[in-house]
Amino acid sequence: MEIKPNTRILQAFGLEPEGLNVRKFGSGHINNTFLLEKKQDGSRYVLQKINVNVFKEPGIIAANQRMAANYLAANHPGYLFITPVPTVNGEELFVIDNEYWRMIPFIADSVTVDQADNPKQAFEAAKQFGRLASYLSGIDLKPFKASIPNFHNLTLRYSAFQDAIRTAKDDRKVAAEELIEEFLRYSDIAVTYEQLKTNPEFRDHLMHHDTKINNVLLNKDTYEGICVCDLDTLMPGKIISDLGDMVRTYVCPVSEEERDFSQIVIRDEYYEALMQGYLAEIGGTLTKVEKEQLFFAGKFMIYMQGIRFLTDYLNGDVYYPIKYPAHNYDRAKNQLVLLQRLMEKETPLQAIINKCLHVSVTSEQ
Ligand code: GN1
Ligand code: MG
Repeated sequence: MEIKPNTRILQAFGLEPEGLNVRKFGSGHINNTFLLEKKQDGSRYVLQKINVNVFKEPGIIAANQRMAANYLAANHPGYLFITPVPTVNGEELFVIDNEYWRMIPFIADSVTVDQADNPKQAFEAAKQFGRLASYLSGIDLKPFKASIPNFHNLTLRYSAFQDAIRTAKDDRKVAAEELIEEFLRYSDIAVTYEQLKTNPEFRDHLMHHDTKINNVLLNKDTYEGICVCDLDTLMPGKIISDLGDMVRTYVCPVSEEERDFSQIVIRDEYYEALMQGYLAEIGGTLTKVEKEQLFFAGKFMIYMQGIRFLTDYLNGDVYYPIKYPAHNYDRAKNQLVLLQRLMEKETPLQAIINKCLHVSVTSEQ
């Protein structure tokens, strides 16, 4: 069934359907997103229907964003943090028939890219996520709730993977046998995470948790970073989540959708650019333990995404939308290859991290 914002939804935000061009927008898997353009003056908005199967309490998203916005307005007044356009009744979310809709302004002169195609883009995007984390580093995390509980809890993702192996239908289990074995062979990544999780020096920070490059708005002419977007998973978490998802998605020339696995390679200069951008903003505030885990970040996120795709394949594709039956299998395989390419380069990549850490610390003195 095609989902479209109806008249009541548009009017709730003070818009009249006759005066609007509406089209589907973005490439996210989870929410339904539309770009609205007023015919009269060309002003644009992004309207989203929140997926309540994934975000079971959309009110938590709104509350987390509000607390972050208030803190940033008080402590970093010049910082651009996208906040929802309220409904005509002054609400952040419009609820109708158990559907949750929200609208945000479209930022003028901005573009997004789905793939980094030069290191500067990786640098700019990473800088934006680093700045967000750094500006929010003094905020009290206690009132924040998880918009998706245990979202990046690898221990639980790993046990969900094991459950899926046990309960999968035979045809899928047989088809995935080798891939399952390969992922199980890297289970030390989950063990390392489990050990780190309770280390007091491995702190919680307010993290974005979806640091793909298309969640950063870039200036359409200069490609300089403007701000981050898609703040649904802004919640307490670990540095390896945000840093790791950047490694997962900026460093390889092809995305998780690529089926020609020979194209999966690690581009060192992109790795360096993103580390530079991120650490320039936040490097100086990290603890020793956090600094020691910067290479692990990439392994952690790629492994977790790989087993999430494979779990979904084994469960019969209940989470990620698919275009063909083996889609989630191929995505998982893609992530396994990416993990292997990354691990092969541990020594040179760790050297890059050391260099960037040194620069970020020296420049703060
Ligand atoms: C989902 O919807 P989208 O594409 O922004 C997922 C992320 C994954 C990503 C993989 C809430 O994000 O965790 O990294 O797919 N978001 C959720 O493409 O599960
Ligand atoms: Mg998202």
